[in-house]
Amino acid sequence: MALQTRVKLAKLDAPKVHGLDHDTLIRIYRTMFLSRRLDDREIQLKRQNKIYFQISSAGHEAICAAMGLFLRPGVDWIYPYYRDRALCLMLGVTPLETLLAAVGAKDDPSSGGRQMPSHWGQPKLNIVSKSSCTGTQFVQAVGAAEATLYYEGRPKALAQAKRAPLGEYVNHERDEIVYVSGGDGATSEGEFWESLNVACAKKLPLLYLVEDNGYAISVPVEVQTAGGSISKLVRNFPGLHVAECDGTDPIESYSVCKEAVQYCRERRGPALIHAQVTRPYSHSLSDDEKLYKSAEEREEEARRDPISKFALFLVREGILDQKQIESLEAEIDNEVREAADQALAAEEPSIDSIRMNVYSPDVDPASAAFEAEPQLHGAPKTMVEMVALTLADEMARDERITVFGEDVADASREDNLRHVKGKGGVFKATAGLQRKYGNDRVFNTPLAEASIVGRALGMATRGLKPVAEIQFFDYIWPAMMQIRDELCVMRWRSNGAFKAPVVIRVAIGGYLTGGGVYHSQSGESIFTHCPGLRVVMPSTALDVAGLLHTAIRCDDPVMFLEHKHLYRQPYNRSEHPGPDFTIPFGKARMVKEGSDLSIITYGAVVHRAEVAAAQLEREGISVEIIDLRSLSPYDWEAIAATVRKTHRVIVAYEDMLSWGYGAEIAARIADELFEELDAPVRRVAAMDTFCAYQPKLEDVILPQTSHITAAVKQLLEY
Ligand SMILES: Cc1ncc(C[n+]2csc(CCOP(=O)(O)OP(=O)(O)O)c2C)c(N)n1
Ligand SMILES: [Mg+2]
Repeated sequence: MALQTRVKLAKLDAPKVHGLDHDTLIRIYRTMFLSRRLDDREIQLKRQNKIYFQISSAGHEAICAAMGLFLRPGVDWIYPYYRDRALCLMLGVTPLETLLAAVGAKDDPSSGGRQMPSHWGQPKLNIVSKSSCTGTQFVQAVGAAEATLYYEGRPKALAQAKRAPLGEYVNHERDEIVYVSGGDGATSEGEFWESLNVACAKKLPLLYLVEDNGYAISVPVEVQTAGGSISKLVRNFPGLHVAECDGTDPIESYSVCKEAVQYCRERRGPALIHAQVTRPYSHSLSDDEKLYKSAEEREEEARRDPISKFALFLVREGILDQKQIESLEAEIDNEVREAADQALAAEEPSIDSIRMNVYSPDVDPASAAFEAEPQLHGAPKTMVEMVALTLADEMARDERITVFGEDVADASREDNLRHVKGKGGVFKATAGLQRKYGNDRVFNTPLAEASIVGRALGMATRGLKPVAEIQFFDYIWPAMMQIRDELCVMRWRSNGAFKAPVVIRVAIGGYLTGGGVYHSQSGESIFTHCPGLRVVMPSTALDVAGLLHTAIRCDDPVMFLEHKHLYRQPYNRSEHPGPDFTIPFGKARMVKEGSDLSIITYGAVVHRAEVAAAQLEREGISVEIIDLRSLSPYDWEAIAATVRKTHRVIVAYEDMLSWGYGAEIAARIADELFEELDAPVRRVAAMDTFCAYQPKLEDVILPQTSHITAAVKQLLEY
């Protein structure tokens, strides 16, 4: 029986409860208490070794329950923190669902037993899968809020997104907002500040909730945050609505949330609520707060406990009497017990399910569907010209595509476009795109790589197709967390409920004459090491076109590595192959057939191998060259075929000799094709050092034609 019907209605003091009616007050208490009881039950299950981890929302229930009253499930977009159990319950996540995550059940809707409990995620409620990383969510929420504005002006993009895989979860409403929360500790991450900068600059409908429980594990807030108050620090962000509240008081929280939500819905800009909460249960069950919190602090926290305080309030105000509270609590206890019994009996995920949802089950970029014949026409184009042309072709057919990064626009100040030629990228790879497609589709970002990738991920989560640029591979590292822990993992960790089909174009490589250590780096193996990500690296203009079309039409995240040294070479040009020319991933290109020895290579070393082969040809040595062009997946069949043909093989690559990409290929050949080999597998690669600015040093460090010819001759002596 619903408890509300049994309540004897008391006359409410309207200002005291900010206009909240009886039913809503009871609903808030019910949700808070349910959240706490679920935590308590999980703790018990953990102590009985029936679940494997527990992190509680205790102390955070009031602000979360209040916030949940204003967010609309399936309309607003939610990037919750792990302590947002009460919010998720308010939005429609059931007690059983939260416990299915705790036991790691197959039917856990957030991850199918892949993630720890309290890592929320439910596509039908627009609750975006969360990771364990503190802070990554902020820039992704920015991207989601950018999608809100984008869809407002681009209904065709919305329609296209709805037709794509997982399009059933794509939606947009005129006054929707995006919610993101984090702890006091999480606000120290750079992504928090990067996100605020963009949210304010673009006046995004983004609502931040900082749940400040005074500690980040054992680090107190005054050590975490200069001056000890995050809301004081952010007050000068232009257009940011900032409010502070006692987050253990649901009624005060209610009124503060109401105002902030309204501010965002009215498109006045972003808002940030700084809620003071408690954390009465240690950080997690792996932590013991007695090791660093004094007894007085803990007592003080206990006095501020939102559950006991609110129960007392309800009784004092005559909203519920003690018996009614007890019967409500008993009803919830029953509900939790039943849910726990059901969860404990739930089916576990099968062992073979592990490999599912690493990549898209809908679009296979290595399939024959991506085989196409080029319709060559026009004057030959360089590689960099082909990048711009391919992007233009794709943007014409797919309005979901946005292009952004540092300096990618023609000119951010649109008025200037009438008088200037336009920048279009430091290498001109995006030249003319803003002029052609508008500055909502092609735009410059602040100089902040983590947020470039994080924003792209937020947009992709909502069905857009971002093609982001990282200006130099050497500067990709601030985005590493977003790439490795978010982009690559999103589909897998949500068991296929969310995806992240972002294309990251990156200018890579050396041979620049004067590039030095920070404009010449390779390191592709760091990314081929990441499951979930596709990595390609074309060496000709034709392959740029084919592989970039495929990258954009693919449903997985793709790292598209563009070698700077190859951008304008005369030897790799191509006529335009037509707007629908695709090349499947994982298919190598036979550069040159030969019979004495094989060179497996890619990127800028392909041409060096060709020059070496031409020289060796004059000496009667016949070399076969394979350009992998797609590094993950890669064409093992082509590798195996050439090894079986020539029985001698060199893997030549620009990355460092040790732990480089070619080391893996060499190891696999030795492992699986040992019997075929007449000589050891040889690697020709860069020295294990840095690329020097002084060109003579660079020549020694990077693999050159002469290194290849020497290695070939040596191997032929076996
Ligand atoms: C990027 C990152 N660094 C470190 C951790 C380990 N860690 C998990 S929670 C946490 C503290 C977070 O504190 P806060 O944001 O205040 O949230 P609270 O747990 O107090 O609610 C840390 C250091 C992590 N998960 N992610
Ligand atoms: Mg904290």
